[in-house]
Amino acid sequence: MDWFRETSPAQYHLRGQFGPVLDWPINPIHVITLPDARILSYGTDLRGRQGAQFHYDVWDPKQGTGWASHLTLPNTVGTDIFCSGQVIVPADDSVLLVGGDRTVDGVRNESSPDLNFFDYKTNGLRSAGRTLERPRWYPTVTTLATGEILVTGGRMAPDHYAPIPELYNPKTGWRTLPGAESDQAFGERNWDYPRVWQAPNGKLFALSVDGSAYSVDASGEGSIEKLNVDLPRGHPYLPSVMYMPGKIMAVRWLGETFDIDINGKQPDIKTAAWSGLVRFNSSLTIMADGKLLLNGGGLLNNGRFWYLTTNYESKIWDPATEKWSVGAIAKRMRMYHSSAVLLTDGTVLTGGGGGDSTIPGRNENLNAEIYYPPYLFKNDESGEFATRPVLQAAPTYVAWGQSFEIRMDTSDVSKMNFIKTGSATHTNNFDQRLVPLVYKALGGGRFEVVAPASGNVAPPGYYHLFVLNQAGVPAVSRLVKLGS
Ligand SMILES: [Cu+2]
Repeated sequence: MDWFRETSPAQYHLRGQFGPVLDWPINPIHVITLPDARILSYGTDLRGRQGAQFHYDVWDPKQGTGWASHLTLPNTVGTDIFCSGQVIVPADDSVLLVGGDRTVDGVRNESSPDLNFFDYKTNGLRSAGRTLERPRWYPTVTTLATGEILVTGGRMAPDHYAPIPELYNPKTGWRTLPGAESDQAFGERNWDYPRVWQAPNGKLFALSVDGSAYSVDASGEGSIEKLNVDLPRGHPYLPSVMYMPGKIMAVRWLGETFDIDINGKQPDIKTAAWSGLVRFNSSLTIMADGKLLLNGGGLLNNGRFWYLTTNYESKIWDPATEKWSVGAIAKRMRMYHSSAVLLTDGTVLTGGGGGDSTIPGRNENLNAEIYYPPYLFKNDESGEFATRPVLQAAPTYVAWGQSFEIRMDTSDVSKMNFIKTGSATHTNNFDQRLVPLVYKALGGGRFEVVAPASGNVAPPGYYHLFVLNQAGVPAVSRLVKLGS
């Protein structure tokens, strides 16, 4: 009975299209792109119920979407990594898993202090051999220009929060940042996956749900300074994304959106176009061409009265026109605990939602849907896929500011983007950001490309290199590691 949720093929080139509903071994509450472009996901047991202490999944898109493309593995460390934070450590390519859930006397939603690593080469989990200073449930993890990982927010126990950030330096280990303690930025007032970005000025930019914003210095013991910002209220489950260097699209209450420019001394805030509807628990994903996909969510938080309030229709934001347009219609609700991440072929994996027994009208979404953006279709009403250019050769590693050469099967190129590989959960994507690339044609499909200038603009780690032709069709990306 999904006929009313179909997008017409005549509109695929404008709205894109969701593929069939794919079975997923667990409910993909957390998803992260690995250095080899596979996707690690976790969050629930094999029946889609809260708890990730037993299993996690590694999906290899190269193997298709059937069961054989999944490696569902036992969690050997014993930590319930449900509602943790996850990000790749650039120094050794491991995935750092921060905190999670703990059951005390049969009661869930206590917090875990555990630190674990996932190794994509062995597909195994291991303990970091130490714990956090403070247990954290719902922490944010941010890759800094230095390659360090900043951990902010999270709940320590019901009604106890963690306002002091902790920082992981792969060489020297862990330390706390007591100078950056803030209830408004990371604690009681904003503990739930705080929004934090590496800023172009070398500091960090933190945006609170109450509409205030902060500049954080993560060196030494840390320090924090309140900025001159007064935005309308946001919500932990309304998305914000850095869609260009130092430029953030923030979706706030009532579906209002704001374009925040942090390239100057004080943030410059412009009201942007209304996104159309309030969408709690939606995801906002940077696509290969730099447009943003807003998918899932609903009028009320946590999927309350989901049968009345769910948004199946996606929206697309174009930074060039600063307008929202209507996207394709999904077949499944993607509410609380849903996720989305960009794949190398330019599609977006959308999945999950549910997996929490406290949600009214809960749904156990052991499934995902792949979104095919408009740029993959011929620019007519045929609904057919466009012919894609091919990125034939690119380096696997480049340094900041370095010129490097790539080879295409065509000289027809209009745009190149670096998009940092995603790490998503709970409406947040900790790592995604876009940096446009400067390039010049060398002839014969060869191009000289200049890597982003610094870690402040482009923190170290893995980036999709997307090359688009004049028709706006992207080649399948290569993952390029950027660093010093
Ligand atoms: Cu959660």
